[in-house]
Amino acid sequence: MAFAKDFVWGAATASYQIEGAVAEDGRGESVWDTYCKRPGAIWENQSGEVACDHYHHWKEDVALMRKIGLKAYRFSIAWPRVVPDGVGAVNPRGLAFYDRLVDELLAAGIEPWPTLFHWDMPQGAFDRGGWLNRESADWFADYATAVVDALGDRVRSWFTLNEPQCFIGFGHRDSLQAPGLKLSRSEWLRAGHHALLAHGRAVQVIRSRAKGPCRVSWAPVGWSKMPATANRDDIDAAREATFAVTDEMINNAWWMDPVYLGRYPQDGLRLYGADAPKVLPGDMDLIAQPLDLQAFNTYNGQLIRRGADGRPELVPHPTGYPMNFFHGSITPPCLYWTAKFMYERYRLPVVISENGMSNADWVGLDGRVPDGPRIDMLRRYLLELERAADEGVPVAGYFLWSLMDNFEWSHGYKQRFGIIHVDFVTGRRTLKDSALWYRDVIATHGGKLHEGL
Ligand code: IFM
Repeated sequence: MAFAKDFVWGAATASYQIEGAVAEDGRGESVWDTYCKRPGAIWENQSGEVACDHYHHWKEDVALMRKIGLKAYRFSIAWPRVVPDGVGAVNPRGLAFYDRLVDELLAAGIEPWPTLFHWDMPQGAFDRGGWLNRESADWFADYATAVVDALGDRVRSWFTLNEPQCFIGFGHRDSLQAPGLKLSRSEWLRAGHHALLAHGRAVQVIRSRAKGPCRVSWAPVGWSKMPATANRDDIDAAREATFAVTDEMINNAWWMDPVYLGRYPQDGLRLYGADAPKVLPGDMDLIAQPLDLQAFNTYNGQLIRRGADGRPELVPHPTGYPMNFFHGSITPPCLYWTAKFMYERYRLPVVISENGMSNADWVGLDGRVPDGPRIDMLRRYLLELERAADEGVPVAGYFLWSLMDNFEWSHGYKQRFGIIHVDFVTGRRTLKDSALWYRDVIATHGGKLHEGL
């Protein structure tokens, strides 16, 4: 068996991480523009001001996607380009950029999969209270309406929010990302609830205004827990841990259960107690709008076994385990287990909306970028995803993070996740060996993964 015939081979990026051109064509400021000006907030005080300058290189970038043979491209739309102040007037020049991009993608035979929100909230919306203000869901719906009205005649596949665990947790609780807040537990939980309402509103907008049937999803983090052994008890413990709300933010069920099951999980409600968000009548129905896919971003997993007290217990990775340049572990079975556990619980076809790794890449004297570790990593992970498909999990697609090296948030340009190398001084793009390898994987519909095995 192999990947489904219509399996979507893709790659992903996000607006603030690649576009640059932050003051062009009427774009407003985002919380990331503001945050990057905080001394010391970003590695070497860098920012997304220029980034990959994709705003000017978009044609070249689509041509490179075509060379790789991508079937789909996941990019995000910058809310501050479309509604510069976050609320109110729509900026047609901002929308026109995505209009051109969508046309170019379609002409290249690449399906556009836009994400409506990948963290760059307009500063104007933040100044009105941001996600803490319940009206943020209305602002987001208005913004989504402008986007869907402009692109919904051609775009058939949509993501709403990217990784609420991160923009709420890291951004509003831990002050590790924009907007750089350290809110109390009740406040960040409230902000999270409003973000979920915004997701629901956006799904309604897409369904009601797009000019044709759509596939709608979102892209939360899929935190992965893998059984430490093949024992049934450890597998059950890993499944329990996958959906337990024990840590306050790094979890799946608090965010996913409302969206797929229409309720917050009981253990989370017990844990948060009086800090849990106030749920008004109709909220959960709005949040639980039917979706077509369950997408999630997974990079690595933790090992779990059944502890002596009967509870899931963390098992350290073996000494000397492989790591990427971000110091994250390389754990291929995380895709297999997370796809399996998520499908068991939520029963929707699975899409990996992000997966990949940071590597220490540069252009060699021969002009090549020999990123062998990335190729090996991707191969191992994709084989595990295929194993899940072989065992009956409907796996609909895979988006490699990332199409190109880009601005890795607080880590600036230190972390290179791309399969296209970007020289941030000259703007020059170079296909890494992994891009050529991924091209062959796509062309052989995964056959290349098995070469020599
Ligand atoms: O670059 C990020 C992306 O914006 C969100 N998911 C994780 C990626 C790698 O850290």
